[in-house]
This record gives sequence, C-alpha cells and structure tokens, in this order.
Amino acid sequence: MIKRSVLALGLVVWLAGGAFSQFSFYLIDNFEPGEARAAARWWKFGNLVIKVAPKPKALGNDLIAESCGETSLSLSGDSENWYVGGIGTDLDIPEFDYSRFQIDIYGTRDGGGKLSVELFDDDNQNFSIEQDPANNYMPVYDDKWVAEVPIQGEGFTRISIPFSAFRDVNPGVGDDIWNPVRNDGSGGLLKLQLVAISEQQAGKVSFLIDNVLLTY
Ligand SMILES: [Ca+2]
Ligand SMILES: [Ca+2]
Ligand SMILES: [Ca+2]
Repeated sequence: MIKRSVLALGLVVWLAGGAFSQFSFYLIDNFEPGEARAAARWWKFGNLVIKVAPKPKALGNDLIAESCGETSLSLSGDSENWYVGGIGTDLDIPEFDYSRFQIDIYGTRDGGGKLSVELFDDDNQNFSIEQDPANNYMPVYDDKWVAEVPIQGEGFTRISIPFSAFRDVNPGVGDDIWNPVRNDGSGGLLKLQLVAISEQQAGKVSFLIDNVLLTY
C-alpha cells in the first residue's frame, strides 16, 4: 500500500513537471470526450467517414495504448485512385518551439495504406492560407509541407516525424523555408491536414488516430 502511494506521488510530480516545463508539447487533439481543444475543430473532405470511437483493447500491457485514453478518432472510407479523403484543422500557436509532429495510429488488417501529414506555414504575412480550388486546393502564397507514413496493423503505432523530414511540395510558391514561428506579421504554422491513401487504386482504409500533437 505504501509502495503504491509513493509510486502515485512520483507520477503526480512527474506529470506536474511535464505540465509546467516550458518546452513539453502542444496537444492538437486526443479525442477524449470533454477534452476537445479550442484549436481542434476538424473539417473533412473526400470520402472519409470520421467518428469518435471507443479505443480498441490492447494485447497485454501497452504504455502507448494506455496513453490513448478512452476514445480515439476512427477514419474509414473507399478510395478513388488511391485517394480517400482527409481531415484538417486550423492551428493557433503563439509560442512555437517544437521540432516534431507526433501521432498514434491504430491500423487494421484490411484497411491499411498511408497517412499523408500536411502542414501549411504562412509566407505572405496575413495569418491566412489562401488555397486554389481549381488546383487541388494548393496554397497560392504559402508553403505546403508533406510527410507520408505507413499505416501498420492492429495496435497503436506511435509515429514521431521531425519537421526536417517534411518536404515542400510547392517549390516556387511561398518562400520554400520551414518557418512555423510567428514573426514579422507571419502567422507561422497555421494548418494541419491528415489525408488517407489506400494500398489499392480502388481500395479502402480503416484506422484510428489518437494523441495528435507537436513536441520536441
Ligand atoms: Ca498566407
Ligand atoms: Ca513552397
Ligand atoms: Ca515558409
């Protein structure tokens, strides 16, 4: 009993340390009921169907699965030419001091594929990402950065991508420089999109995501 209290106290101290340390993480969403972040109002595009769902049971002890709480976001849908659809959210990060994007992904046997992580930074100093509906919604004045990650099988896989691994997919548009920090009137990093791509040209995806955050 004493042992357990000491352990619990240790955990509380550790958690408090994390909460107050200056450079810990920026939670975009963990999809827990009642914990929706102000910044995390997701929009949806394409054929993707999204819903908050109970977290699947883990096989045995699994620290990452435990960190996913009670509920996750389920994403599923059929693809047309590999493309299924995606979700996006605006980001509002006054003090940006992060070096990585992190997400936990729970795949399924038949619904694998890839997740395209897309970040947009403001390069024309107007706190807005202007996009061209006639050109696949590509930014007109700002950078779009992309990294693709495979969706593994069942269980939560924690993915941590350094921003240095993202590539600018619109060279010549924006300044082609990763500048997520707010300064000189630029809004810095303003938007995140997650786009699902199936394994087959006419296939489907089915997976869950959790703990979407920026960290270092
Ligand atoms: Ca802009
Ligand atoms: Ca660019
Ligand atoms: Ca830029």
